[in-house]
Amino acid sequence: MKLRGADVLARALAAAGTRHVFTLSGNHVMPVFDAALDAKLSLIHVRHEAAAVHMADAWGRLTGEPGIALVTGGPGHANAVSALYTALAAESPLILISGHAPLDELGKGAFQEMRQAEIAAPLAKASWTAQSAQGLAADVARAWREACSGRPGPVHLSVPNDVLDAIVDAPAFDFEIEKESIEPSPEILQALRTASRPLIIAGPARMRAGTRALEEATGIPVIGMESPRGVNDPSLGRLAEVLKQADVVLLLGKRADFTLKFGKAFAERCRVLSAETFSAEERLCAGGWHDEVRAALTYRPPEWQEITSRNHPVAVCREVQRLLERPDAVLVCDGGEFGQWAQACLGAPRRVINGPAGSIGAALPFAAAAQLAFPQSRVVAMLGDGTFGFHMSEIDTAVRYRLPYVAVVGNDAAWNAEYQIQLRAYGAARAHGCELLPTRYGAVAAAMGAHGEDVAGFEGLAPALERAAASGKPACVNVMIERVAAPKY
Ligand SMILES: Cc1ncc(C[n+]2csc(CCOP(=O)(O)OP(=O)(O)O)c2C)c(N)n1
Ligand SMILES: [Mg+2]
Repeated sequence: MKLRGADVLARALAAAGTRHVFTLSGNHVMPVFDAALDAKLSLIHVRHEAAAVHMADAWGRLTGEPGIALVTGGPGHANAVSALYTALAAESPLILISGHAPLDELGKGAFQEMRQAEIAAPLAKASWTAQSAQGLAADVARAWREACSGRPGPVHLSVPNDVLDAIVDAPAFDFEIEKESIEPSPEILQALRTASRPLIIAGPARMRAGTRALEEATGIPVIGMESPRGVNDPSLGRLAEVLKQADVVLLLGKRADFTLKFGKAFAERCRVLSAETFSAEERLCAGGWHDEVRAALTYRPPEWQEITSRNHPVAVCREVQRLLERPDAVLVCDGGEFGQWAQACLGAPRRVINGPAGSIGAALPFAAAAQLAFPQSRVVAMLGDGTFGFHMSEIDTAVRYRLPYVAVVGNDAAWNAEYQIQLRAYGAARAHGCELLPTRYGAVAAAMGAHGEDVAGFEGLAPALERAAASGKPACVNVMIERVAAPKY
């Protein structure tokens, strides 16, 4: 059978298990749009290429399958690349496929000619340009494998126009993903067995793969780390204190990087081991230490319960938590200080945060992908007002695909996280360049066809949240909050 390169690509993606392709159109990828029809790939088309990558990222984190982003060459690719960094740091499996100038025009000043694979390389596990239509099936298989193997992450494949248009014999569509084997290390087992206060710290991918079984089997507390604030992640309570007490720490798929103060988060006498995988069936740790660690992680200052100022993020979160009391809920957190409060105060069975990259802006694309992955679930995104601006046009995408998430914007009319740095480091008189307006983002969302609420007085918040959740549409609840610094314990 003869196939066009674009059909080889689309069929290979479908054979690997792809359902949705997050995309934005452009000359270079129109053959793939055409091929998607026969391959039965659904196109989720967005308003900025970075949003397509963020959606693929959230899809990858929530489903474990690589999310697929498809963008046009040159500027479309360049727009997409920034979002790879968030996925790389979060160890999220995704494949960015970018259209590309034809191979036979390279070096001659082709339309939107750009060294795309080189641009993406530092932000991807692997990055290359397809060389033949016949080879596209193998390219997809390799990209899928690289995205999922070991520590997962983003992979980039550029697909030149002449490769997409070439007619070739249909290749085999062969996808074998090897299961990784877990080799228990006797040295690690022995160290944990003889420890009195052992801890296991899991990197983002290991954390998402699930740590409960390991914790229940061994009795050792397993702590997932996926925050740019590392040991000061407000969702981890007094983690910093227990880390100092640990005598043996196993870093599981995790480096002793800035999040662990390059190892200085541990006591000097602490033994630090590392492994990519680990499993054990035996009890390795007594209950007292385990309970102490769990209590430290869930610690929140008791005075938060008495916060009377009603436009404080704690009070906002108290109302939002009611939306999340469902076994299927997904929480998305993003942004500066407000995002940190949301992480500290809100709990849900599944959570997607911007992650160790510390990059803001992905919340609305994340929420859309989460709702697409779990159509029946309640998806709530918490984000600051500055953060909302990055991808607010994705509300339009959510309206078009009927993705009824609830986005809650904590509006302090500022890039508050940076303003707080200015207050601390330079004083109030020198704070500038971080002010925003108290914009009615609810009205903005409503203008795009979503359900919008602008809440000025706190009394209005609970009913506004209820209306938003009941609207059946994507919803934006914009609530004015106080400009407070992130939580400290
Ligand atoms: C892509 C990116 N740009 C800039 C920053 C720096 N930054 C971190 S938090 C923040 C302020 C966010 O403002 P907002 O979303 O309103 O949240 P707030 O801190 O006000 O609660 C900024 C600018 C970043 N982390 N990532
Ligand atoms: Mg703000």
